[in-house]
Amino acid sequence: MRSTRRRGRDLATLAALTLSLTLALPQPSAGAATVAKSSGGVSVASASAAAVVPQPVSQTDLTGSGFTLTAQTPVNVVPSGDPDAAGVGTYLAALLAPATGYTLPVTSASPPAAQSIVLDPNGPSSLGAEGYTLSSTGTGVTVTAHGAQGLFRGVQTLRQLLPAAIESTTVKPGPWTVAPVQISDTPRYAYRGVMVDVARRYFPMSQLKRYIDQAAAYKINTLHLHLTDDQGWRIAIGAIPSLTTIGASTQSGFTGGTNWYYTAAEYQEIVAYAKSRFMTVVPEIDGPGHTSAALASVANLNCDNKAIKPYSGFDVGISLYCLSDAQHVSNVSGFLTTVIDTVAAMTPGPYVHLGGDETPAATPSQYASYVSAATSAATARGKTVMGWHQLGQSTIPANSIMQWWGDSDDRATIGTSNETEDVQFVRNAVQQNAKFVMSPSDHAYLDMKYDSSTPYGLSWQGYVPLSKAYDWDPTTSTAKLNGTGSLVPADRIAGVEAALWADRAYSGSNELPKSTSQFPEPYVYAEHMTFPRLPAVAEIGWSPQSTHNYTDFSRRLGTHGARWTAAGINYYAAPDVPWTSGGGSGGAFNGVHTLATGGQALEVPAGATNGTQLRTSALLGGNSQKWTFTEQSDGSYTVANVASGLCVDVNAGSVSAGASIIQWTCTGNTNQRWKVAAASGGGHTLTSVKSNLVITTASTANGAAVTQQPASGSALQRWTIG
Ligand code: TNX
Repeated sequence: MRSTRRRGRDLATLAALTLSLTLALPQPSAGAATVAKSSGGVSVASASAAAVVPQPVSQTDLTGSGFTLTAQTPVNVVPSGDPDAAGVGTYLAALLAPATGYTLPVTSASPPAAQSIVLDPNGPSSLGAEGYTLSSTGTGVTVTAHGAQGLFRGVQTLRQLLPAAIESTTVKPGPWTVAPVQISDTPRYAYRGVMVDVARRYFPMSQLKRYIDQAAAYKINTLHLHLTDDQGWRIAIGAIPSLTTIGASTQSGFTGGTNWYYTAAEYQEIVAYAKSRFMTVVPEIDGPGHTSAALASVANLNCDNKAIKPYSGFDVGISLYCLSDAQHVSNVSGFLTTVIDTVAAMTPGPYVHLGGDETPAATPSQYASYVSAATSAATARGKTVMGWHQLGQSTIPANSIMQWWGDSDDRATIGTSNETEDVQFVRNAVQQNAKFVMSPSDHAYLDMKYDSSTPYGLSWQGYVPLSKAYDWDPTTSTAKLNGTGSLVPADRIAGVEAALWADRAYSGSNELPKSTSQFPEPYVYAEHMTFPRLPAVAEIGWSPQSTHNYTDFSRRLGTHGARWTAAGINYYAAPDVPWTSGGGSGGAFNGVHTLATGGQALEVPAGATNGTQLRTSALLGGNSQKWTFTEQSDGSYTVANVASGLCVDVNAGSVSAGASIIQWTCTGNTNQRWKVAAASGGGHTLTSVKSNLVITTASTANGAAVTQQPASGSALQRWTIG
């Protein structure tokens, strides 16, 4: 793995590189036939099985027509005295409003009326904080939990029982029928996180909230914010304004920013937003390495008491607080106390993450003095310490949580005479009674490329295709390769976390960027790298190991692409997933989308006029790359550019292979109508109603020309509708 002293990729080349379930199952309602049987708590999928991700502990699909929502269907929250439970009802009604156009009444009748969606927080305590049961029949839907949090998790399942178009941001025709099913569910692990590296790439508030919503849909309950690093300091600390005036002025690849940070009010807004999605925020203040932004902002953290220049590059392992004499240890300690006090006071959750990774130049005693200063500041505020597993080399408070980011190379050395230091740090942490969150970097790092065609990210861990993101088990993450001898006992595993680093959040990331124009909006990067891999990690964190089966996972996940399309999520259509389209609700693609293949987006070139040929260039998500799909009476779509308002058109209505695809005044003629179909290799083809030829780009080079060609299955004709 990439540890400081023994690292899979060296720093110089980087720059050149370019439960077994005891819940009672609700009985199927009278007359309902069971089409998929539960066996040993594992559901057996049928072709029509409700495709829930993460897989519930127990699911029985029923026959019958299911429950169809009307504009009057009450969302009835059974009274419990818990205002958060009522909030889940309001949340559900708001979630269903855009696509249905309904303003469902949120009621609190006891007993509830028939034909309602019933949310009952008064279930037995055996359900635990997050468990729930869900019963959906022709007469209504009931979600039962022991408190608001379990209701919220159950509501995420309910939403997946509706047609894909329910995720649309504009009104769709419906019908809105909830698949008939009985579910009993509870998570495998209490901690299921995702980390966002807002330090290397600043995510504006709206994009961070969007990401929170996307993660919550897969029952992720922890948002770890990597708030500080070499390339930026993103959290306002009132007593040290230079941290934001100077420390927040850079990102990886950017200089000169004035507001690339979260004010105290904004941070609290994020914490509150996450809480409304039953997600805990873990703030990370990284150190003693990854500290250039602090070293640029506060002079006396440096041994020569001179602030360094703000850093906007792409390297790691380049910085260290000065910890080589008593005066500087005291400076660092005072600084950390101010910072951690401020952050802890704004953070209602139990954790503060103290980093600890990649400190090439620290001596053991310097490292220990950082850990001592940082952990005492955190514990003085009543916070539980989290840290990357390296933190475990030093003395840490009992019940600290270490985050394992090692890999199979480390596991291969367990029990040999050359155990890696990472393995030894884990042993040391376990001896101190630490718990662990598993983020194995060869499976759970969302910044790793899927394959060689991925435009963004790194590959120091090799590629991480969807199958690899799914194919691991926390109980063997720190075991020998044969799965035995886990360093971390099973009962010390708190859970899992996927990590979205943002060192290389730009197109063409095998090389250093030449221009900031290679950087898409953060959400474009985030969604491409996150979907479909975060659902894989979410399933590992939630579902019993006994349900683990990639074939079944990819079948279920394949129906989620249409949900993401409806929601406008820029996902990667991994080629080995059987993606299905719309779900029969019609007009599934109506709305604004990007169309991308290999990270290259269909666009109208700058300066184009009526008749200009379309091309593909790096996906950046501007209006020239956005297209409004409108379903026509024949089920095909017209596709109009958001910037120009002109329509995708086969030049002169040609039926010949090779004819150019241009933009032209919208006419509705058949040479401007496109049939959208899921392609077997992933993505969708757009076939001309006039010529029956498909929209094809010449290559993945920037500026490649777009023509119509016979369908060949080539990736150059399979578009991700983002
Ligand atoms: C390692 S994993 C890092 C980060 C980088 C990431 C890139 C860890 C604790 N540190 O600084 O962003 O690799 O993949």
